[in-house]
Amino acid sequence: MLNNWLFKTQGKPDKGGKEMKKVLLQGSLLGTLMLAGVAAYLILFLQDTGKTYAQENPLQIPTLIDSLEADNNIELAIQDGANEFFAGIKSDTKGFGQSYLGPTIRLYKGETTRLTYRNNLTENTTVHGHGLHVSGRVDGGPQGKILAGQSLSVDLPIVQEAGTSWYHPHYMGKTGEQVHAGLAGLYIIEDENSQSLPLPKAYGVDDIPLIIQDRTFVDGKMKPYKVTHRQILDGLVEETLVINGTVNPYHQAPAGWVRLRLLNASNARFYRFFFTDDAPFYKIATEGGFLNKPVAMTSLSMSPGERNEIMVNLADLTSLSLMAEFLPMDPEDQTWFFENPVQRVIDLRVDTSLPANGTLPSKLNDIAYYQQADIDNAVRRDFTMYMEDEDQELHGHNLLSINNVAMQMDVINEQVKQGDMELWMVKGEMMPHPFHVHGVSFQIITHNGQPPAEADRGWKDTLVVTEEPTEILMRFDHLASQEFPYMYHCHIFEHEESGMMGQFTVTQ
Ligand SMILES: [Cu+2]
Repeated sequence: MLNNWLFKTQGKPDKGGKEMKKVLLQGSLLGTLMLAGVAAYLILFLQDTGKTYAQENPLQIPTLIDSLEADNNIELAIQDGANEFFAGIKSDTKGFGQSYLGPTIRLYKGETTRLTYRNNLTENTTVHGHGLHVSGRVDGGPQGKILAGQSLSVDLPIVQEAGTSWYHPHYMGKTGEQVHAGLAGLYIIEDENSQSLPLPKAYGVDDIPLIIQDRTFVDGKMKPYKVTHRQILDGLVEETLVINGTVNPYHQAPAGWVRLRLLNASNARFYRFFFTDDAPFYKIATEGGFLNKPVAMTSLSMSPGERNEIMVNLADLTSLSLMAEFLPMDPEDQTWFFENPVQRVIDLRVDTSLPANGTLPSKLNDIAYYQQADIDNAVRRDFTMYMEDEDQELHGHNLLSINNVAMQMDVINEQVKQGDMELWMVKGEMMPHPFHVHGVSFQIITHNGQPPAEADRGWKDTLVVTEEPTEILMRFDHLASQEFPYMYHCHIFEHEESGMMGQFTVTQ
Protein backbone atom coordinates (compact mmCIF):
# COMPACT_ATOMS: atom_id res chain seq x y z
CA MET A 1 0.00 0.00 0.00
CA LEU A 2 2.78 2.37 0.90
CA ASN A 3 4.33 1.51 -2.39
CA ASN A 4 1.13 2.15 -4.26
CA TRP A 5 0.69 5.52 -2.69
CA LEU A 6 4.22 6.48 -3.61
CA PHE A 7 3.54 5.39 -7.16
CA LYS A 8 0.63 7.71 -7.42
CA THR A 9 2.07 10.80 -5.85
CA GLN A 10 5.75 10.80 -6.67
CA GLY A 11 5.75 10.74 -10.40
CA LYS A 12 6.42 7.96 -12.82
CA PRO A 13 7.08 4.70 -10.99
CA ASP A 14 10.08 2.62 -11.91
CA LYS A 15 9.67 -1.03 -12.82
CA GLY A 16 8.67 -2.57 -9.52
CA GLY A 17 9.09 0.50 -7.41
CA LYS A 18 12.21 -1.06 -5.92
CA GLU A 19 14.37 1.92 -6.77
CA MET A 20 11.88 4.22 -5.11
CA LYS A 21 12.22 2.25 -1.92
CA LYS A 22 16.01 2.43 -2.10
CA VAL A 23 15.81 6.20 -2.46
CA LEU A 24 13.59 6.30 0.60
CA LEU A 25 16.02 4.27 2.61
CA GLN A 26 18.93 6.45 1.60
CA GLY A 27 17.19 9.73 2.49
CA SER A 28 18.20 11.95 5.40
CA LEU A 29 17.26 10.83 8.87
CA LEU A 30 14.78 13.67 9.26
CA GLY A 31 13.25 12.98 5.88
CA THR A 32 13.01 9.31 6.66
CA LEU A 33 11.35 9.97 10.01
CA MET A 34 8.86 12.34 8.39
CA LEU A 35 8.10 9.86 5.67
CA ALA A 36 7.72 7.07 8.21
CA GLY A 37 5.18 9.19 10.07
CA VAL A 38 3.25 9.94 6.92
CA ALA A 39 3.48 6.31 5.88
CA ALA A 40 2.19 5.06 9.24
CA TYR A 41 -0.71 7.48 8.99
CA LEU A 42 -1.50 6.38 5.47
CA ILE A 43 -1.18 2.70 6.26
CA LEU A 44 -3.64 3.13 9.13
CA PHE A 45 -6.01 4.55 6.58
CA LEU A 46 -5.28 2.36 3.63
CA GLN A 47 -4.38 -1.05 4.99
CA ASP A 48 -7.31 -3.39 5.03
CA THR A 49 -7.13 -4.31 8.66
CA GLY A 50 -9.38 -7.33 8.47
CA LYS A 51 -12.85 -7.55 9.91
CA THR A 52 -13.84 -10.30 12.30
CA TYR A 53 -17.39 -11.03 13.38
CA ALA A 54 -18.34 -12.11 16.90
CA GLN A 55 -21.06 -14.54 15.87
CA GLU A 56 -19.64 -18.05 15.49
CA ASN A 57 -21.18 -20.48 13.04
CA PRO A 58 -20.86 -24.24 12.53
CA LEU A 59 -18.60 -24.93 9.54
CA GLN A 60 -20.65 -25.75 6.47
CA ILE A 61 -19.43 -28.99 4.94
CA PRO A 62 -20.01 -29.16 1.16
CA THR A 63 -22.25 -32.10 0.20
CA LEU A 64 -20.22 -35.11 -0.87
CA ILE A 65 -21.03 -36.77 -4.19
CA ASP A 66 -19.27 -40.10 -4.53
CA SER A 67 -18.80 -40.82 -8.24
CA LEU A 68 -19.15 -44.59 -7.79
CA GLU A 69 -22.36 -44.24 -5.83
CA ALA A 70 -23.57 -41.91 -8.59
CA ASP A 71 -22.74 -44.54 -11.25
CA ASN A 72 -20.07 -42.20 -12.62
CA ASN A 73 -22.77 -39.88 -13.88
CA ILE A 74 -23.05 -36.52 -12.14
CA GLU A 75 -25.07 -33.50 -13.15
CA LEU A 76 -24.35 -30.03 -11.81
CA ALA A 77 -26.58 -27.01 -12.32
CA ILE A 78 -24.71 -23.72 -12.50
CA GLN A 79 -27.09 -21.23 -11.01
CA ASP A 80 -27.68 -17.84 -9.47
CA GLY A 81 -28.33 -17.88 -5.75
CA ALA A 82 -29.19 -15.80 -2.73
CA ASN A 83 -26.88 -16.98 0.02
CA GLU A 84 -27.25 -16.10 3.70
CA PHE A 85 -23.75 -15.59 5.07
CA PHE A 86 -25.54 -13.89 7.97
CA ALA A 87 -28.94 -15.22 9.03
CA GLY A 88 -31.78 -13.42 7.33
CA ILE A 89 -29.58 -11.32 5.02
CA LYS A 90 -29.40 -12.47 1.42
CA SER A 91 -26.41 -11.83 -0.85
CA ASP A 92 -26.39 -12.24 -4.61
CA THR A 93 -24.26 -15.31 -5.26
CA LYS A 94 -23.72 -18.21 -7.64
CA GLY A 95 -23.27 -21.90 -6.99
CA PHE A 96 -23.25 -25.43 -8.39
CA GLY A 97 -26.68 -26.78 -7.46
CA GLN A 98 -26.74 -24.59 -4.37
CA SER A 99 -26.58 -20.93 -3.48
CA TYR A 100 -22.79 -20.72 -2.92
CA LEU A 101 -19.90 -23.06 -3.85
CA GLY A 102 -20.55 -26.62 -5.03
CA PRO A 103 -20.50 -30.21 -3.80
CA THR A 104 -17.27 -32.08 -3.15
CA ILE A 105 -16.95 -34.72 -5.85
CA ARG A 106 -15.06 -37.88 -5.01
CA LEU A 107 -13.38 -39.45 -8.02
CA TYR A 108 -11.46 -42.71 -8.26
CA LYS A 109 -8.29 -43.52 -10.15
CA GLY A 110 -9.07 -45.96 -12.92
CA GLU A 111 -12.68 -44.80 -13.31
CA THR A 112 -14.17 -42.47 -15.89
CA THR A 113 -16.82 -40.12 -14.59
CA ARG A 114 -19.24 -38.20 -16.76
CA LEU A 115 -19.99 -34.69 -15.56
CA THR A 116 -22.85 -32.75 -17.08
CA TYR A 117 -22.94 -29.04 -16.44
CA ARG A 118 -26.24 -27.24 -16.98
CA ASN A 119 -25.60 -23.52 -17.29
CA ASN A 120 -28.69 -21.84 -15.83
CA LEU A 121 -26.91 -18.48 -15.66
CA THR A 122 -27.69 -15.61 -18.01
CA GLU A 123 -24.02 -15.52 -18.99
CA ASN A 124 -21.46 -17.90 -20.46
CA THR A 125 -19.04 -19.84 -18.32
CA THR A 126 -16.64 -22.80 -18.30
CA VAL A 127 -15.79 -25.38 -15.63
CA HIS A 128 -12.06 -26.03 -15.31
CA GLY A 129 -10.72 -29.07 -13.49
CA HIS A 130 -7.80 -27.46 -11.69
CA GLY A 131 -5.27 -30.21 -11.02
CA LEU A 132 -6.87 -32.87 -13.18
CA HIS A 133 -4.67 -34.74 -15.66
CA VAL A 134 -7.20 -34.69 -18.46
CA SER A 135 -7.08 -33.62 -22.11
CA GLY A 136 -7.56 -30.04 -23.21
CA ARG A 137 -10.95 -30.97 -24.65
CA VAL A 138 -12.40 -31.60 -21.16
CA ASP A 139 -10.08 -29.35 -19.15
CA GLY A 140 -12.60 -26.51 -19.14
CA GLY A 141 -10.21 -23.70 -19.96
CA PRO A 142 -11.37 -20.44 -21.59
CA GLN A 143 -12.11 -22.28 -24.86
CA GLY A 144 -14.39 -24.85 -23.22
CA LYS A 145 -17.40 -22.57 -23.23
CA ILE A 146 -20.77 -23.50 -21.80
CA LEU A 147 -23.11 -20.92 -23.26
CA ALA A 148 -25.88 -19.39 -21.16
CA GLY A 149 -28.85 -21.76 -21.03
CA GLN A 150 -26.90 -24.68 -22.49
CA SER A 151 -25.41 -27.90 -21.17
CA LEU A 152 -22.10 -29.62 -21.64
CA SER A 153 -21.08 -33.19 -20.79
CA VAL A 154 -17.47 -34.19 -20.31
CA ASP A 155 -15.98 -37.60 -19.56
CA LEU A 156 -13.15 -37.40 -17.04
CA PRO A 157 -10.91 -40.47 -17.08
CA ILE A 158 -8.97 -40.37 -13.81
CA VAL A 159 -5.44 -41.68 -14.25
CA GLN A 160 -3.65 -39.71 -11.55
CA GLU A 161 -2.91 -40.58 -7.94
CA ALA A 162 -4.96 -39.52 -4.92
CA GLY A 163 -5.10 -35.85 -4.13
CA THR A 164 -7.23 -32.77 -3.63
CA SER A 165 -8.11 -30.77 -6.73
CA TRP A 166 -10.89 -28.30 -7.47
CA TYR A 167 -13.20 -26.97 -10.12
CA HIS A 168 -14.06 -23.39 -10.99
CA PRO A 169 -15.00 -21.27 -14.03
CA HIS A 170 -12.24 -20.12 -16.38
CA TYR A 171 -14.19 -17.95 -18.81
CA MET A 172 -11.98 -15.17 -20.12
CA GLY A 173 -13.07 -11.90 -18.55
CA LYS A 174 -15.47 -13.56 -16.09
CA THR A 175 -13.29 -15.92 -14.06
CA GLY A 176 -12.59 -13.60 -11.12
CA GLU A 177 -16.20 -12.46 -10.92
CA GLN A 178 -17.77 -15.92 -11.21
CA VAL A 179 -15.47 -17.59 -8.68
CA HIS A 180 -15.97 -14.63 -6.36
CA ALA A 181 -19.76 -15.09 -6.64
CA GLY A 182 -19.34 -18.67 -5.40
CA LEU A 183 -18.53 -20.95 -8.33
CA ALA A 184 -15.94 -23.31 -6.88
CA GLY A 185 -15.87 -26.82 -5.46
CA LEU A 186 -13.52 -29.65 -4.53
CA TYR A 187 -12.51 -32.88 -6.23
CA ILE A 188 -11.16 -35.54 -3.91
CA ILE A 189 -9.34 -38.23 -5.87
CA GLU A 190 -8.88 -41.62 -4.23
CA ASP A 191 -6.65 -44.52 -5.22
CA GLU A 192 -5.55 -47.82 -3.65
CA ASN A 193 -2.86 -46.06 -1.63
CA SER A 194 -5.14 -43.40 -0.17
CA GLN A 195 -7.75 -46.01 0.67
CA SER A 196 -5.29 -48.33 2.41
CA LEU A 197 -3.45 -45.68 4.47
CA PRO A 198 -4.80 -45.42 8.05
CA LEU A 199 -5.50 -41.68 7.67
CA PRO A 200 -8.58 -39.86 8.97
CA LYS A 201 -11.22 -40.60 6.33
CA ALA A 202 -14.59 -39.57 7.75
CA TYR A 203 -15.52 -36.75 5.39
CA GLY A 204 -16.67 -33.68 7.27
CA VAL A 205 -15.79 -35.23 10.64
CA ASP A 206 -12.03 -35.84 10.80
CA ASP A 207 -11.31 -35.37 7.05
CA ILE A 208 -12.29 -31.72 6.77
CA PRO A 209 -12.37 -29.65 3.57
CA LEU A 210 -11.51 -25.97 4.05
CA ILE A 211 -12.21 -23.74 1.05
CA ILE A 212 -10.61 -20.47 2.12
CA GLN A 213 -11.74 -17.17 0.63
CA ASP A 214 -11.82 -13.50 1.61
CA ARG A 215 -14.89 -11.34 1.11
CA THR A 216 -16.18 -7.95 2.14
CA PHE A 217 -19.57 -7.60 3.83
CA VAL A 218 -21.56 -4.40 4.04
CA ASP A 219 -24.39 -4.69 6.58
CA GLY A 220 -24.13 -8.46 6.23
CA LYS A 221 -24.33 -8.45 2.43
CA MET A 222 -21.41 -9.73 0.39
CA LYS A 223 -19.94 -6.92 -1.66
CA PRO A 224 -20.25 -7.89 -5.35
CA TYR A 225 -17.16 -8.23 -7.51
CA LYS A 226 -15.89 -4.98 -8.90
CA VAL A 227 -12.25 -4.09 -9.40
CA THR A 228 -10.51 -0.79 -9.83
CA HIS A 229 -7.46 -0.33 -11.98
CA ARG A 230 -5.36 -0.44 -8.81
CA GLN A 231 -6.99 -3.73 -7.76
CA ILE A 232 -6.20 -5.24 -11.14
CA LEU A 233 -2.53 -4.60 -10.40
CA ASP A 234 -2.64 -5.62 -6.73
CA GLY A 235 -5.26 -8.34 -7.07
CA LEU A 236 -8.56 -8.13 -5.19
CA VAL A 237 -7.93 -8.63 -1.48
CA GLU A 238 -10.82 -8.31 0.96
CA GLU A 239 -11.28 -8.12 4.69
CA THR A 240 -13.16 -11.12 6.08
CA LEU A 241 -12.35 -14.81 5.83
CA VAL A 242 -15.11 -17.09 4.57
CA ILE A 243 -14.53 -20.83 4.97
CA ASN A 244 -16.74 -23.15 2.90
CA GLY A 245 -19.06 -20.15 2.70
CA THR A 246 -19.09 -19.83 6.52
CA VAL A 247 -18.14 -16.66 8.37
CA ASN A 248 -16.22 -17.25 11.64
CA PRO A 249 -16.68 -21.03 11.72
CA TYR A 250 -16.13 -23.69 14.37
CA HIS A 251 -16.14 -27.44 13.91
CA GLN A 252 -16.62 -30.33 16.36
CA ALA A 253 -13.79 -32.80 15.90
CA PRO A 254 -12.68 -36.03 17.60
CA ALA A 255 -9.95 -36.05 20.27
CA GLY A 256 -7.32 -37.41 17.91
CA TRP A 257 -5.79 -36.82 14.49
CA VAL A 258 -7.71 -34.64 12.08
CA ARG A 259 -6.91 -34.06 8.42
CA LEU A 260 -7.51 -30.64 6.89
CA ARG A 261 -7.69 -30.22 3.12
CA LEU A 262 -6.74 -26.60 2.58
CA LEU A 263 -7.67 -24.86 -0.66
CA ASN A 264 -6.80 -21.21 -1.11
CA ALA A 265 -9.72 -20.25 -3.38
CA SER A 266 -9.25 -16.52 -2.83
CA ASN A 267 -9.01 -14.25 -5.84
CA ALA A 268 -5.63 -12.85 -4.87
CA ARG A 269 -4.79 -13.14 -1.19
CA PHE A 270 -1.71 -14.98 0.12
CA TYR A 271 -1.93 -16.43 3.63
CA ARG A 272 0.41 -17.83 6.25
CA PHE A 273 -1.41 -20.48 8.27
CA PHE A 274 -0.50 -21.53 11.80
CA PHE A 275 -2.24 -22.92 14.88
CA THR A 276 -2.66 -21.07 18.16
CA ASP A 277 0.45 -21.35 20.37
CA ASP A 278 2.29 -22.41 17.20
CA ALA A 279 1.09 -25.98 17.77
CA PRO A 280 3.01 -28.34 15.50
CA PHE A 281 1.26 -30.00 12.56
CA TYR A 282 2.24 -32.19 9.63
CA LYS A 283 1.96 -31.52 5.93
CA ILE A 284 1.01 -34.76 4.21
CA ALA A 285 0.10 -33.73 0.66
CA THR A 286 0.65 -31.08 -1.99
CA GLU A 287 -1.71 -30.42 -4.93
CA GLY A 288 -0.98 -33.57 -6.90
CA GLY A 289 -0.65 -36.19 -4.17
CA PHE A 290 0.91 -37.32 -0.91
CA LEU A 291 4.41 -36.43 0.13
CA ASN A 292 6.61 -39.48 0.77
CA LYS A 293 6.58 -38.78 4.50
CA PRO A 294 4.74 -36.31 6.72
CA VAL A 295 6.74 -33.11 7.20
CA ALA A 296 6.51 -31.45 10.64
CA MET A 297 5.94 -27.71 10.56
CA THR A 298 4.44 -24.83 12.52
CA SER A 299 3.67 -22.46 9.64
CA LEU A 300 2.52 -22.84 6.04
CA SER A 301 2.10 -20.16 3.37
CA MET A 302 -0.34 -20.61 0.50
CA SER A 303 -1.09 -18.58 -2.61
CA PRO A 304 -4.35 -18.65 -4.60
CA GLY A 305 -4.92 -21.98 -6.34
CA GLU A 306 -2.66 -24.01 -4.06
CA ARG A 307 -3.88 -26.98 -2.00
CA ASN A 308 -2.20 -28.69 0.91
CA GLU A 309 -3.34 -31.42 3.25
CA ILE A 310 -2.23 -31.09 6.84
CA MET A 311 -2.82 -33.18 9.96
CA VAL A 312 -2.93 -32.08 13.57
CA ASN A 313 -3.47 -34.07 16.75
CA LEU A 314 -6.27 -32.86 19.02
CA ALA A 315 -5.75 -35.54 21.69
CA ASP A 316 -5.59 -33.98 25.18
CA LEU A 317 -6.91 -30.66 23.85
CA THR A 318 -10.29 -29.03 24.28
CA SER A 319 -9.92 -26.79 21.23
CA LEU A 320 -7.39 -25.54 18.73
CA SER A 321 -7.69 -22.71 16.23
CA LEU A 322 -6.17 -22.50 12.77
CA MET A 323 -5.15 -18.90 12.12
CA ALA A 324 -4.28 -17.00 8.93
CA GLU A 325 -1.92 -14.08 8.65
CA PHE A 326 -2.83 -11.87 5.67
CA LEU A 327 0.45 -11.49 3.81
CA PRO A 328 1.26 -8.27 1.96
CA MET A 329 1.14 -8.62 -1.83
CA ASP A 330 4.79 -7.64 -1.99
CA PRO A 331 6.88 -9.03 0.90
CA GLU A 332 9.02 -5.89 0.62
CA ASP A 333 6.00 -3.92 1.83
CA GLN A 334 6.34 -5.67 5.19
CA THR A 335 6.93 -2.95 7.77
CA TRP A 336 8.54 -3.13 11.19
CA PHE A 337 5.97 -0.77 12.66
CA PHE A 338 2.82 -2.50 11.50
CA GLU A 339 1.93 -6.15 11.89
CA ASN A 340 -0.12 -7.98 9.30
CA PRO A 341 -3.76 -8.69 10.12
CA VAL A 342 -4.43 -12.15 11.54
CA GLN A 343 -7.82 -13.84 11.44
CA ARG A 344 -9.07 -17.16 12.70
CA VAL A 345 -9.74 -19.66 9.93
CA ILE A 346 -11.56 -22.16 12.14
CA ASP A 347 -11.93 -23.16 15.77
CA LEU A 348 -11.62 -26.93 16.12
CA ARG A 349 -13.58 -27.98 19.23
CA VAL A 350 -12.93 -31.40 20.64
CA ASP A 351 -15.96 -33.63 21.08
CA THR A 352 -14.83 -36.79 22.86
CA SER A 353 -17.99 -38.63 21.77
CA LEU A 354 -16.75 -38.64 18.17
CA PRO A 355 -14.60 -41.63 17.19
CA ALA A 356 -10.94 -40.86 16.47
CA ASN A 357 -10.06 -43.44 13.87
CA GLY A 358 -7.21 -41.91 11.90
CA THR A 359 -3.50 -41.94 12.58
CA LEU A 360 -0.47 -40.34 11.01
CA PRO A 361 1.43 -42.97 9.00
CA SER A 362 5.21 -42.64 8.84
CA LYS A 363 5.22 -43.44 5.11
CA LEU A 364 2.66 -42.01 2.70
CA ASN A 365 3.87 -42.36 -0.84
CA ASP A 366 6.64 -43.48 -3.13
CA ILE A 367 7.11 -40.56 -5.49
CA ALA A 368 9.06 -41.35 -8.64
CA TYR A 369 11.37 -38.36 -8.61
CA TYR A 370 12.66 -37.14 -11.93
CA GLN A 371 16.34 -37.82 -12.53
CA GLN A 372 19.22 -35.82 -13.95
CA ALA A 373 18.70 -37.53 -17.31
CA ASP A 374 15.14 -36.17 -17.39
CA ILE A 375 16.53 -32.68 -16.85
CA ASP A 376 19.24 -33.16 -19.47
CA ASN A 377 16.74 -34.37 -22.06
CA ALA A 378 14.10 -31.77 -21.33
CA VAL A 379 12.83 -29.12 -23.70
CA ARG A 380 13.54 -25.79 -22.00
CA ARG A 381 11.23 -22.80 -21.94
CA ASP A 382 11.45 -19.52 -20.03
CA PHE A 383 8.47 -17.60 -18.74
CA THR A 384 8.49 -14.20 -17.06
CA MET A 385 5.26 -12.89 -15.60
CA TYR A 386 5.54 -9.25 -16.23
CA MET A 387 3.76 -6.12 -15.06
CA GLU A 388 4.35 -2.83 -16.80
CA ASP A 389 3.83 0.48 -15.15
CA GLU A 390 0.67 2.46 -15.57
CA ASP A 391 2.12 5.09 -17.91
CA GLN A 392 2.97 2.49 -20.51
CA GLU A 393 -0.56 1.19 -20.38
CA LEU A 394 -1.79 4.59 -21.40
CA HIS A 395 0.47 4.30 -24.41
CA GLY A 396 -1.26 1.14 -25.52
CA HIS A 397 1.15 -1.49 -24.26
CA ASN A 398 0.04 -4.62 -22.52
CA LEU A 399 -0.32 -3.99 -18.83
CA LEU A 400 0.14 -7.57 -17.68
CA SER A 401 1.74 -10.30 -19.71
CA ILE A 402 3.92 -13.37 -19.82
CA ASN A 403 7.10 -12.81 -21.81
CA ASN A 404 5.65 -9.46 -22.89
CA VAL A 405 2.79 -11.19 -24.68
CA ALA A 406 -0.68 -10.77 -23.25
CA MET A 407 -3.19 -13.59 -23.50
CA GLN A 408 -5.18 -13.59 -26.72
CA MET A 409 -7.90 -16.15 -27.26
CA ASP A 410 -6.84 -16.84 -30.86
CA VAL A 411 -3.08 -17.12 -30.28
CA ILE A 412 -1.27 -20.33 -29.30
CA ASN A 413 1.87 -19.28 -27.44
CA GLU A 414 3.69 -22.60 -27.05
CA GLN A 415 3.59 -26.04 -28.65
CA VAL A 416 4.53 -29.09 -26.60
CA LYS A 417 5.05 -32.62 -27.84
CA GLN A 418 3.23 -35.35 -25.96
CA GLY A 419 5.57 -37.39 -23.76
CA ASP A 420 8.46 -34.90 -23.86
CA MET A 421 10.12 -33.82 -20.65
CA GLU A 422 9.63 -30.05 -20.25
CA LEU A 423 11.79 -27.87 -17.99
CA TRP A 424 10.20 -24.47 -17.48
CA MET A 425 12.08 -21.64 -15.84
CA VAL A 426 9.54 -19.22 -14.43
CA LYS A 427 9.98 -15.77 -12.94
CA GLY A 428 7.51 -13.24 -11.61
CA GLU A 429 8.23 -9.53 -11.60
CA MET A 430 7.09 -6.74 -9.25
CA MET A 431 5.53 -9.14 -6.73
CA PRO A 432 5.18 -12.88 -6.16
CA HIS A 433 2.81 -14.58 -8.61
CA PRO A 434 1.21 -18.04 -8.28
CA PHE A 435 2.05 -19.86 -11.54
CA HIS A 436 -0.38 -22.60 -12.56
CA VAL A 437 -0.07 -25.11 -15.40
CA HIS A 438 -3.08 -27.02 -16.74
CA GLY A 439 -3.32 -30.74 -17.36
CA VAL A 440 -0.29 -31.87 -15.39
CA SER A 441 1.50 -32.12 -12.06
CA PHE A 442 5.12 -30.99 -11.95
CA GLN A 443 8.10 -31.37 -9.67
CA ILE A 444 10.14 -28.41 -8.47
CA ILE A 445 13.80 -28.69 -9.47
CA THR A 446 14.95 -25.39 -8.00
CA HIS A 447 12.89 -22.74 -6.25
CA ASN A 448 14.34 -19.24 -6.04
CA GLY A 449 17.66 -20.77 -7.05
CA GLN A 450 17.63 -23.38 -4.27
CA PRO A 451 16.59 -27.03 -4.16
CA PRO A 452 13.01 -27.31 -2.88
CA ALA A 453 12.32 -27.82 0.82
CA GLU A 454 11.21 -31.30 1.85
CA ALA A 455 7.62 -30.06 2.21
CA ASP A 456 7.63 -28.95 -1.45
CA ARG A 457 9.11 -32.15 -2.87
CA GLY A 458 5.75 -33.43 -4.04
CA TRP A 459 3.56 -33.18 -7.13
CA LYS A 460 2.33 -29.65 -7.62
CA ASP A 461 0.39 -27.67 -10.21
CA THR A 462 0.56 -24.17 -8.70
CA LEU A 463 3.47 -22.45 -6.99
CA VAL A 464 4.60 -18.96 -6.11
CA VAL A 465 7.37 -17.56 -8.26
CA THR A 466 9.42 -14.43 -7.64
CA GLU A 467 12.17 -12.55 -9.43
CA GLU A 468 14.51 -15.44 -8.63
CA PRO A 469 14.07 -18.19 -11.21
CA THR A 470 12.08 -21.30 -10.33
CA GLU A 471 12.55 -24.44 -12.42
CA ILE A 472 9.75 -26.96 -12.77
CA LEU A 473 9.93 -30.28 -14.60
CA MET A 474 7.00 -32.19 -16.06
CA ARG A 475 5.77 -34.44 -18.82
CA PHE A 476 2.50 -33.89 -20.64
CA ASP A 477 0.78 -37.21 -21.32
CA HIS A 478 -2.57 -35.88 -22.53
CA LEU A 479 -3.42 -33.99 -25.68
CA ALA A 480 -4.52 -30.39 -26.01
CA SER A 481 -5.51 -29.27 -29.49
CA GLN A 482 -5.49 -25.81 -30.97
CA GLU A 483 -9.24 -25.79 -30.49
CA PHE A 484 -8.96 -26.73 -26.80
CA PRO A 485 -5.47 -25.76 -25.64
CA TYR A 486 -4.09 -25.82 -22.09
CA MET A 487 -3.25 -22.65 -20.17
CA TYR A 488 -0.36 -21.51 -18.04
CA HIS A 489 -1.09 -18.43 -16.00
CA CYS A 490 -0.89 -16.40 -12.85
CA HIS A 491 -3.59 -17.58 -10.43
CA ILE A 492 -4.31 -14.10 -9.16
CA PHE A 493 -7.54 -13.90 -11.14
CA GLU A 494 -7.18 -10.16 -11.76
CA HIS A 495 -3.75 -10.78 -13.33
CA GLU A 496 -4.84 -13.82 -15.31
CA GLU A 497 -7.73 -11.96 -16.90
CA SER A 498 -5.65 -8.90 -17.70
CA GLY A 499 -3.15 -10.76 -19.82
CA MET A 500 -0.93 -12.83 -17.50
CA MET A 501 -1.84 -16.08 -19.22
CA GLY A 502 -0.73 -18.08 -22.25
CA GLN A 503 -2.08 -21.00 -24.28
CA PHE A 504 -0.27 -24.13 -25.37
CA THR A 505 -1.03 -27.25 -27.32
CA VAL A 506 0.14 -30.79 -26.66
CA THR A 507 0.27 -32.83 -29.83
CA GLN A 508 1.66 -36.16 -30.99
CU1 LIG B 1 0.23 -12.39 -10.95
